[in-house]
Amino acid sequence: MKKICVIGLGYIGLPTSIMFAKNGHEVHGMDVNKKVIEKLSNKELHIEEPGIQEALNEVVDAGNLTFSTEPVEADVFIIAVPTPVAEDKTANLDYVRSGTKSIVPFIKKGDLVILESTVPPRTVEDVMMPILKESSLDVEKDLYISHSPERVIPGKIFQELEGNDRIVGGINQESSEQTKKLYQSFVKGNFHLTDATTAEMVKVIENTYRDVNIAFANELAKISDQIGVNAWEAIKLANYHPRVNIHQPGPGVGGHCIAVDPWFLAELQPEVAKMITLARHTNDEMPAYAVERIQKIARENNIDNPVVALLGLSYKGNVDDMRESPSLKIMEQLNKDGISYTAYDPHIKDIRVPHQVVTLEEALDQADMVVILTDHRVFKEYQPEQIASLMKNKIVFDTKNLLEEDKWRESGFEFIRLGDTKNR
Ligand code: SAJ
Repeated sequence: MKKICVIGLGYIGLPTSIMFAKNGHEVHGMDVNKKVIEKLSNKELHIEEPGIQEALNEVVDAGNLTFSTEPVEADVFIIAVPTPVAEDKTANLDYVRSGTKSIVPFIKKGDLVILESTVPPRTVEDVMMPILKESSLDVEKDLYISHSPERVIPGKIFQELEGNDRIVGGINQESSEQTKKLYQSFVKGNFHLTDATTAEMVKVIENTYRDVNIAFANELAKISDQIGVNAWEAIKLANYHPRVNIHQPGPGVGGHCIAVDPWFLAELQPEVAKMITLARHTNDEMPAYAVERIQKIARENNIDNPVVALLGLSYKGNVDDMRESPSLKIMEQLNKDGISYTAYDPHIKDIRVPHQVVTLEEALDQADMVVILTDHRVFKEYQPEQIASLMKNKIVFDTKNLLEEDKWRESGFEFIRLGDTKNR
């Protein structure tokens, strides 16, 4: 059993704290946000994740997980703080620095310090270790230090924490071994050991690979919009090739990972990382492209001042996370272009943005066009007749290839799909 102190109780830090507490360790969760600490101490949650409430109750009631705004002395310190991208597209490592500084008074010889946050390669070596050296310890000899990146996705965090393979990168072999031993408390996946900088690199290239691949799919969608092809069909057929895995087009790339991590790589060698940067710009231009298509559809239907109902605010299907969501950029552009719209998302219960409404009926009332922006499962179950009865015109623009075209056409809808001009 180890005493573990986790710095940062977000989508990663809190589930990780719970997993260690469930598997025989004594865990103390620290966060600078007093409200988060108050809620968690009362077994209330600030994030939505299947199974997390029961798991939190179990470990808090058992006394294996405590919370405060300060670190405590421990055998292991895990830093899982946010690493947002700044306006200039460089990594903001302020929380990594402050999180590392906060544990300096508490670390002792033989402790293990693990960075879980996604960071530009060389952060452990060039940012964390100089701060840890402010302690009286001989850091290279007295401490075990490693990076073990998170690769779980919201909505499946607990299964993936347990099931996914784990990359572990220590500043030396013993650090890697100690880190692997600790995670073996609950990780059933395989362990892949390397050095800290390589582990940092692995994490950002996993997401950069996806971003570049999605940018390729988005470019195929734009080409297909001009040449009478359904890009979704073409990609599906191409992917039957055993060595082809083209991703899916869409209205843009959201979330705090795929839209962010490539910048962490590009910032190291911006003049070299041309394709990585271009892919980011391609994906970031998709919201404007979606709005251009909305305007074109209105023009083709001779609707001068279209009223648009946007369905989906989350950055991806079946979660309540709006971070970097393409929907937000689409709403901004519609505002700029003076187009009236409402926005509705069954997963986002509280009003967070202008023109957001709480019911589907309000969203659709007198709308000329309904636009699918997020692949929430529940949207597939909507009955077109019911939707049509609320709308002024019956036009549906599907940017996620989610809806069954025939079902909507049979109900009198004009059906348009992003990246698909086949038979148009
Ligand atoms: N998207 C597309 N087309 C696709 C796939 C995704 O447009 O083919 C869009 C989604 O709509 C969304 C965005 O990209 O807006 C990101 O979606 P995602 O599910 O790919 O990414 P995340 O951010 O939810 O999770 C990713 C995952 N990384 C990989 O799959 C390599 C996850 O495993 C990581 O744990 C997570 O980033 C992270 O924490 O880095």
